[in-house]
Amino acid sequence: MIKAHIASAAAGAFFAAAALASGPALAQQKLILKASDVHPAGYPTVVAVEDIGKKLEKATNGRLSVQMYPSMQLGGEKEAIEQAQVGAIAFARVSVGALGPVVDELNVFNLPYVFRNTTHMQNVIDGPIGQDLLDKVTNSGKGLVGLAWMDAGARNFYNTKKPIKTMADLKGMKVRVMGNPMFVEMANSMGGNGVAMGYDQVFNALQTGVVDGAENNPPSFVFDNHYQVAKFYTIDEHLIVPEMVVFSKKIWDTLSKEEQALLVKFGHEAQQEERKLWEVYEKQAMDKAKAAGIQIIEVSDADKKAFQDAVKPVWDKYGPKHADMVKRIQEVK
Ligand code: GTR
Repeated sequence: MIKAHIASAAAGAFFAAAALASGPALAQQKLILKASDVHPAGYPTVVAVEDIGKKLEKATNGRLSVQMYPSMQLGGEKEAIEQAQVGAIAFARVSVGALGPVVDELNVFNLPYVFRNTTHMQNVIDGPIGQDLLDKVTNSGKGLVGLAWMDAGARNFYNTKKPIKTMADLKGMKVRVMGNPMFVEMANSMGGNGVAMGYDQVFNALQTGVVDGAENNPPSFVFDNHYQVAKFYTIDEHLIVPEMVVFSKKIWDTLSKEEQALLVKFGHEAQQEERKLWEVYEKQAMDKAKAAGIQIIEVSDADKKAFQDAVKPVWDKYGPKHADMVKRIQEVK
């Protein structure tokens, strides 16, 4: 009697589990999609991904939602990419600088001065090239779906030692760059010593003198607090590197076609929303840097040209394999 009772309870549990795994029941299950960003709450990329979550929640009657983990709570960008690959998180918002070593085709955007200016970059990511590269990520077999692009303006050098006015001032400086050999070689070709390091370590490295400087856009420099230790910011715009929101393929495959379509739609919208937020944030960052007494150095066109000429070895080494794509990029107005 007791035995029979246990057996029927076990069978009941089995059927309950089977019912849960079936289509309509699965559709009712709530799924919280975790998202990681190295930047703090309020940063344009963080807000844009959170807004994808709000829209998803509404459109799926609460079945899908997003839980954002900002401020490197889940680690740096390398970690975020790996966590998305194994399905531990759903969204990783990362720089193409960090993603290039995983999906090599993206490295074309990591060539210094490949874009004429940020408007050129925006036109490229909004057009067929942008879509092709999102698809390259999705079809790379690396466990990621390329969902959307994000703007990150132009990157500039900053340091704790002295104003960098010309390339000669970079000589011998230990400069943190993103974890990608292309950037180490870029910094070296300009006369510095490139040190590849995760973003999660930069503030500490600047503070302790492990590096003399780093390079980044104004919002990262200011809102991630690097400006508290590095007092010299040189507007040289050596890199314009867009960012991507990638989604875990493992989690993607558990979603319905309709849900996937919603993600694609809201991803596109997030790309435009982030851009507007970015414009405002970039200005706020510069104002905050000025108010904090940061010395901002404008580089003359002639000196910019010297930086540009110096990176020829990077192009010689990495340019040829991306030649077709570089040509397509250059043709974009
Ligand atoms: C920022 C970017 C981050 C991260 C960081 C870095 O501009 O938004 O995704 O890549 O740069 O330098 O590592």
